[in-house]
Amino acid sequence: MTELTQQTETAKPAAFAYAPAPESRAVVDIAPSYGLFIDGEFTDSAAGGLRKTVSPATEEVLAEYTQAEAEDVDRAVKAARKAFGPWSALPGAERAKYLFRIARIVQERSRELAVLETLDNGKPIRETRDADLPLVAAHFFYYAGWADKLAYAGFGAAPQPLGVAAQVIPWNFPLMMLAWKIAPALATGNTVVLKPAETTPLSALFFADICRQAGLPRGVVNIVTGDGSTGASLVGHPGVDKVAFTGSTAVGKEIARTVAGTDKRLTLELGGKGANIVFEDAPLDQAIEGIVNGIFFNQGQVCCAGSRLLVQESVHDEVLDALKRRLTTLRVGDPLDKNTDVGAINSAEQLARITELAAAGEAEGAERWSPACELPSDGYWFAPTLFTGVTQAHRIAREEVFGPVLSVLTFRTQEEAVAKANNTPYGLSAGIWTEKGSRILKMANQLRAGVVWANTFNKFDPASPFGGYKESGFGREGGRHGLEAYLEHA
Ligand code: TAP
Repeated sequence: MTELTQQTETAKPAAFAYAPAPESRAVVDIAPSYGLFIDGEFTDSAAGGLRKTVSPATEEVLAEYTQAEAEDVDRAVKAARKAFGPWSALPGAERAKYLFRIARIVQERSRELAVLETLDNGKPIRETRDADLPLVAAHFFYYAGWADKLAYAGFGAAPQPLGVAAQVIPWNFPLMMLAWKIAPALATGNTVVLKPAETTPLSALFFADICRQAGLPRGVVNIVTGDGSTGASLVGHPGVDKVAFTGSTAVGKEIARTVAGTDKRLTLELGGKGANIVFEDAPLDQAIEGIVNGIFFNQGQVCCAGSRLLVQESVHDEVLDALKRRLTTLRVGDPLDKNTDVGAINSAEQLARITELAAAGEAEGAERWSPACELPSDGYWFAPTLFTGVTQAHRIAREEVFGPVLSVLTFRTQEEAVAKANNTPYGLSAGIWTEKGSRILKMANQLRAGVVWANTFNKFDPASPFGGYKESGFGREGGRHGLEAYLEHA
């Protein structure tokens, strides 16, 4: 009896001190350098330039990769063109087999890919493991299911693919954005040249290896790495039939100008300034979790982040108190540690942008608050930050911060909430927290946002279309809508 008591007593402090080991980076084998993936082979650039990709959490160089120049892009587009005929002629059920195979390999290699993505991007392993990778596999499974049913999707009896798709993606969800682009393109019989972002090229290069493992015919998927100039060469290439871009509104506008007047089809998924609207009748505990998830998931580097909290005046103080208490429990630090909630900012450049906008928030008179937290000395870090007393004129209420910075505004009536939520050039996402179903249905029609979540936030499903209004772009990815962007009959 005495012994048992002693054991229980000594077990307690040990339980509190328990910290699971970081996910081992040994599960992923990163080569010292990577070539371009063109026509089923990794090849050097004609010019031979190399770039480095670093871990944003430590600034350690992870690998070198190749800067694709215009002539490399040309080779990739030609390889995709050559593959297009035979690929598009395959019966849908055959294309589906490749997509199912890719989905299964992604699942089998998901631990390796999650660690890789966390290393290259800086996001917590818990997110890559539980959100990014499952969604990547789900996206390939979902579009594999469509490949042999296109004739029944309402696009006519024999919908035709467009040809070669040029796809340019950002760094915030590298593999997930790749899946959103490549899965529907391949399911509909198109071939692809994809350019990942310059700070996160690795998961796309590992995906190239997965394509080989799946036995995907040569040239169906080509990966060209490099900086913005590689992206510009790709979207401007005359051999491209379709451009799909996800990234900033500024670059999206530039691409729209390049494509204007050509016969290329274009879809743009751009920035956002999502409003997360909390009414006094909302389940507040749940709403607090939704607010935290809405802005601190992926360090707030999410196009659909709930970066503006609109809280009803009557519950402002209660919500803010609870929110601050919750933020003090967030763990910021090593992205490979399974206990980490907030990881590193993706790049020094992005950190500078966040820092500048947060300083502008203070300078314009909003009140800044962060929980006490120690940030690692190396790498790129920004503490979770709240601004209260924000007005609609403040830059932090108007501009996309793309970081862990929440601007809190208040409203009194439902009409005011809608007006404030819509008072932005963007139109990507919004969230509503309330007990009233009728209010949700009414507001969903009034909010000018491509996605409206009710009593939840940042929920994704491959069957659900995603995309924006206004300066958040046009076209939808996901669901049956996602097929339209790659078919002649749309
Ligand atoms: P961008 O700077 O726009 O970069 C996106 C991609 O475009 C990168 O691969 C980039 O290459 C490339 N690029 C840069 N200049 C180009 C040019 N002139 N022509 C063609 N391609 C060019 O965005 P980012 O900073 O990576 O990502 C953050 C932005 O993406 C945010 O605004 C966010 O809201 C938006 N985003 C939107 C969505 C959706 S679904 N709407 C999803 C995720 C992100 P480099 O990396 O080499 O510069």
